[in-house]
Amino acid sequence: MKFIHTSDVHLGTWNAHPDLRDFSLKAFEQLVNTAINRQIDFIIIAGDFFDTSMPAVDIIRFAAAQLKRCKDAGISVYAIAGSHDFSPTGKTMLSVFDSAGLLINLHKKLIVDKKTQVQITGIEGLRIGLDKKTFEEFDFSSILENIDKNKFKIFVMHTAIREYCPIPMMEATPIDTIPKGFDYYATGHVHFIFDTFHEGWGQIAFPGSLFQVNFNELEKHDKAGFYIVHVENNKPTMEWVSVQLKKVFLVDIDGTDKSTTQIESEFIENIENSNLEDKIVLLKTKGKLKSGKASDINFSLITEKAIEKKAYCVKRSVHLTLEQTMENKVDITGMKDVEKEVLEKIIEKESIEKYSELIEQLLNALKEERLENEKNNVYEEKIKSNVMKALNI
Ligand SMILES: [Mn+2]
Repeated sequence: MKFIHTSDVHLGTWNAHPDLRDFSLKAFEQLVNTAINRQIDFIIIAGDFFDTSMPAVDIIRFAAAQLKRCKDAGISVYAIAGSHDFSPTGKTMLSVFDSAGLLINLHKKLIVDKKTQVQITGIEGLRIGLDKKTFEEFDFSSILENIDKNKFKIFVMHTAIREYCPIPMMEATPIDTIPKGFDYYATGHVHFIFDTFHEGWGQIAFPGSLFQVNFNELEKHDKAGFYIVHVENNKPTMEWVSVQLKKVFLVDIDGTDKSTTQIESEFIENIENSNLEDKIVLLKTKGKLKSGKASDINFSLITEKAIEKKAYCVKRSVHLTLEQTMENKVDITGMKDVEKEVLEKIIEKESIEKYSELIEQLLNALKEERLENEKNNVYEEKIKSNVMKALNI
């Protein structure tokens, strides 16, 4: 018996980036192709199948078509909502697919897979650590007493586990509050690839996101994909399947004590001497500038040079500050400077420095404009989702 464990598919992510907005879809299509070609018994999606609780119609249509392919091939799909596709009113898009018979929402239910007799249950992910409370308060006995101990058992969840959480600040559920006695814990939420055997519990696995959902992940996660879990005599063995749609090329320039002209020429030199063909090019620079301001760097020119070298697309992350204080500075020419000045008035300078990356990510998350014809609630969800991503929750 073998099944696929994926999570954090985030269908519809990179919504505001036309060059990357199909990638989450392509990644999921590859997963379904693998499931069919490798004759997988069933698929588990451990939350965040969609990027928002109200995805756009083309995303819903795509998901329906792919889930239908699974159904036609006799592959059941089991899912829970995650922190992104959960809605406080319970109106997750998963319920629509559940009602249509295209997937099964596992939340607080014990399901026996007809083909393999595997027992599967799960708890959906909630926002900002509320899932921790669910684990503390939910009485699992109604599920546990109906379990056949001799058959393979899977627990699906969308939460970080305190003992294995890579980000210290992140809300996480202590392992003690997660019910014991399952053979496999299919988790999601932490966009981090990791698997281990935890004595007294069982095999725990985090597949990470199916495709990198932001600049930071493109930069730091050199792989994305999913697990095929092979089960023999109730023992799981992990097989990793990589999904790589494009290679990533990072140009990281330390901006410390440099002028913006210097930074610009270093970017160009690097680009001219590298093979960028069909790659996602990441331009990154941070540090305290000697002179100038970030907006002096001609990123359109740098991007043009990269496209001339056949780069697939160019994304950038710029965190440059000036040594001098705002009191001495009179020429506020860019929006960034205004934002910075306002921030300096309301919080201490040390905090701004410490959190400059987070602040910029939050500002970026909030500044996305409403598209023409975009409904208010869809736009609201998009902004919420951007903020969640920036805060890594
Ligand atoms: Mn996620």
